[in-house]
Amino acid sequence: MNESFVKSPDVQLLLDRVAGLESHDGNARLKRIVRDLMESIMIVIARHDVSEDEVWNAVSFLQNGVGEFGLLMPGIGLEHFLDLVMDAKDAEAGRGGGTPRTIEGPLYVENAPLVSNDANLTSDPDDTDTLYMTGRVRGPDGEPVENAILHVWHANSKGFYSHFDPTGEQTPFNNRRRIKLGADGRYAFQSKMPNGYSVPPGGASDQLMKALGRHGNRPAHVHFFIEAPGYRQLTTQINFGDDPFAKDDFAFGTREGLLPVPNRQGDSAHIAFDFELQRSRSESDQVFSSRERLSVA
Ligand code: MBD
Ligand code: FE
Repeated sequence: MNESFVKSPDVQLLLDRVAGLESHDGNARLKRIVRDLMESIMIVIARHDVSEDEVWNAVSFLQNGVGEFGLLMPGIGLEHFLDLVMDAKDAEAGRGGGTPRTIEGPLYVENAPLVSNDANLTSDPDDTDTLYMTGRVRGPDGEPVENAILHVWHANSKGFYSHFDPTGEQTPFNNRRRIKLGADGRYAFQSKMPNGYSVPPGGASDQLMKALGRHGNRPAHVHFFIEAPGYRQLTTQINFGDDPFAKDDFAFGTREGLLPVPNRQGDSAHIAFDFELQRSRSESDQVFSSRERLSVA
């Protein structure tokens, strides 16, 4: 088997029909994308002589792993790839600068409690150090960003997120808050030190990582969305620079400039971290992507 097989008239006609090219109905852009996507899959099958059994095994893998698609996306590098695409488009448009974006991941929950500054994010007891985070949200000229909302979410000391905790032990929105900032752009919160995340043992992501000779670990980290009138929405996270997985993140979410080392003293740790936002260029760049997220009343 050779991949030129995919270019044979029979297969090319099949692809035209699959993509609905014989019909005037449907979405023209989707037709082009589906045609290329299916052709790409067929090329892989032909190039690697993928067997019928292997194809159906892959289908079963996806069917059984459907609940982990949000986790497979970072694991297979596609979520980070989307960041690289957005970075490249920004560079083309002359829009660099500011705190780097990095992946959202699958574990954000909408409607976390909206609180004022100096918040405590943690509702539940947790046998781990206290984390203090402080800093400023500024614009490109160093000006304070006024009236920002800082969304923060992170894992507990077991690496579990509220609303996604297999032990069922966390109360809703533990380690999740939306913090209303003022005119000075300063933020401060305390929380409980998270530990790194690991993919659920035995799940689809774990199976895939093992089959690839990889692991499914992330360094300890804290996620952020920042939104503020007149500024571009930012999705980012800080990963602890002294974590063993700081440079070996299965999700490819760690980036230079986002790896502060916590200042650990006794049973507390402090991270000072400033955010720099880009100015908004349109209404649409101030708001979140339309990705579907878990929403709890
Ligand atoms: C996480 O906590 C995370 O941030 C990502 C990107 C993937 C899995 C778990
Ligand atoms: Fe995370």
